[in-house]
This record gives sequence, C-alpha cells and structure tokens, in this order.
Amino acid sequence: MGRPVSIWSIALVILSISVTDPAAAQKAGAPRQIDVIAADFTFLPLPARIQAGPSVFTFANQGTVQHELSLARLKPGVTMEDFVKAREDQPRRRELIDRSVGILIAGPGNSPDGRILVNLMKGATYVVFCNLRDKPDAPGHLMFGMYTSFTPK
Ligand SMILES: [Cu+2]
Repeated sequence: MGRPVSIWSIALVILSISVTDPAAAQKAGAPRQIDVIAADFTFLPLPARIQAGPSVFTFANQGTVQHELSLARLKPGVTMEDFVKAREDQPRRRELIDRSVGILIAGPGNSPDGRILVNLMKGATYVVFCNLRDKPDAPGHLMFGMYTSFTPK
C-alpha cells in the first residue's frame, strides 16, 4: 500500500499481456487466466471450458456490497449438489471440502490487489462461492445462491 507501482504489479501486467496470446502462453507455460466477476448476489458465468493445469484467478466485484471469491476443491465423489445441500451447516460443508484453495475479497466496484495461482486438477469439482454476510446476524451470501462450480477438462 502507498507505493503506486511495485515490481509485483509490473510482473502482473506482463503476465496479463502474455496470456492474451494463447499460443505464446502455452509455449511459455504461463498460467491461463480466469476472470471471476461478482454481482449482488451471484457470480457471472465462468468460461464454459476450464482446462486443468496452472491457472490464475482474478476477481472483480460489480456489486454494491463487499463480496469474496472463495475457491475450494471438493473431495472426490462429492458433488456440487452435496455442497449446496450442506450450505447451512458449516461443519458439514467443511467435511466436503478437500482443499480450500484461496480467497479474494473486494469491496463494491472494486478488485483485490492479489490473484489466486492454482494448479487445477483434471476431473476435480471446484466450487466458487461467497459466504460474506452484510451484518453479523445476517445469512451468508451462499444462502442467496452466491455459488458456482466447474470441473477442469
Ligand atoms: Cu458476497
């Protein structure tokens, strides 16, 4: 914070430029970029096809309240339906998650400084969800349907 340009933001800009050319990105082994956009209280559709391998997730919040991109890999055999059924039961939900990959948080109309770099596993089920709440006693956004999932090919 405070420094307008750091070596890391320069590195991210270079990374962004390199992944806009898929052939060049493949050759360099650069991660594929997946842009996740939140609105109130949903995620815009993810790319129809997400490939396994090194990937960078960015996050942008187009909503009017704070949202998060929480990325988790479900245990083998666990489905998105199982996860949705367990959404009001946090201990049960945790049981269904094999790995919590990372979380990005952004205020309304904003993006976080960071990104999530992950090696996506082919055939695994990943869940993208937001469980922030607007007041301490309010339900998490997960309860309003703020979740989606994908399976890398
Ligand atoms: Cu949210």
